[in-house]
Amino acid sequence: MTAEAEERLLAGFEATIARNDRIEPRDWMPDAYRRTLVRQIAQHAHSEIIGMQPEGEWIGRAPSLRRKAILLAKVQDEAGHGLYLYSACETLGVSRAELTGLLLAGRQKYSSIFNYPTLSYADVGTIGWLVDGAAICNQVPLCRTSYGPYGRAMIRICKEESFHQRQGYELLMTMMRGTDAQRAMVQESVDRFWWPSLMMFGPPDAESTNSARSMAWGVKRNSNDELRQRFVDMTVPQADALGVTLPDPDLRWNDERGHHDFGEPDWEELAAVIRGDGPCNAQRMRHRRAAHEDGAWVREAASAFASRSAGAAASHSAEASATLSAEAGAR
Ligand code: BYC
Repeated sequence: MTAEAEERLLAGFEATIARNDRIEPRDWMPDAYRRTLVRQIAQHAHSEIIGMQPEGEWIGRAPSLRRKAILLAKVQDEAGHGLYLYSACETLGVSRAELTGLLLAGRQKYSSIFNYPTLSYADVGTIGWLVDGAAICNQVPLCRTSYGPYGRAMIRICKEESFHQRQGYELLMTMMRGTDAQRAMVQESVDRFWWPSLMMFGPPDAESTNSARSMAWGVKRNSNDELRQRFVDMTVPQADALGVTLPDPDLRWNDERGHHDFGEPDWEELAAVIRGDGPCNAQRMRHRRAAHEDGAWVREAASAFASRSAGAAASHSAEASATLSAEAGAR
């Protein structure tokens, strides 16, 4: 391609971004835009799949049939989110098998939050309330991301995430209306998950290496710190209504700013978890690898079935066109 033709394509791409229109899979896009999308969407997909583990551990120990049915459905939804996102990523020319290979080789990331343990049933409620709550803050703006398939996947994911958030809140509210031991269990869980939930939004803006570029391309619509602030402002009144204390002595309303002030998360802890040194990184990856190996026979059987069906469809369509030609010849 000539430099002039490439410049014309780039100008067309930039004009689409400037109009806030969507870029679609068959549109021309700069390689760096494609790479950024693959990185973010794959990381997001992996997070949904690895994110099934911490809550999944409690399916067999749910305290009632109702709680078990709710949790089972929720964890199953996360699998569905992973699949929508892998499909969106495949429209960029990379297969789900390649992406899984990159995750298992430690070359792609997943969200830091899933490297913390779930120690009590209250954690199921806290993950719904805080983790899904943070996910909603982060993901609602992604419904307007500049890449069409990602934005459309996010619309459906966000609808389901808001149910997840409400089921977590409802579980915690039920426990808070229960015994002193149940209330203590909720508070202990919130104490453990508060800071890691704030870290889900990523490093502070000044240290966010990808934000400026991703925002200029409309991949991200808000900065990490903006979304973190939105999450704190949204969550404080919910904590009051629940009757739990958020474990931050610096948390208070600032009239001048019209927002809550809050303390600084431990950024070294976030860096360590992202590096692979969090409390459960090794366990999560071990489990994911084992699940992948255990599923090999299912992938093999599904591929054999798909190629047999494709073969049957091809011979059926060859037969149909032979019949049509014979009929045309007879006429
Ligand atoms: N954890 O330049 P930055 C869910 C990495 S699943 C791990 O700010 P960016 C759910 C970052 O990737 C929710 N890594 O990056 C599922 C970058 O490294 P690379 C998952 C993190 O991309 C089941 C480096 O640090 N949500 O809701 O501009 C059950 C510098 O960061 C993290 C998504 O994936 C982290 N927390 O912004 C329940 C949302 N933070 O890639 C719930 C989509 C940063 O350059 N993703 N890093 O090697 C995003 O919105 C953005 O990618 C992020 C990071 C805000 C996460």
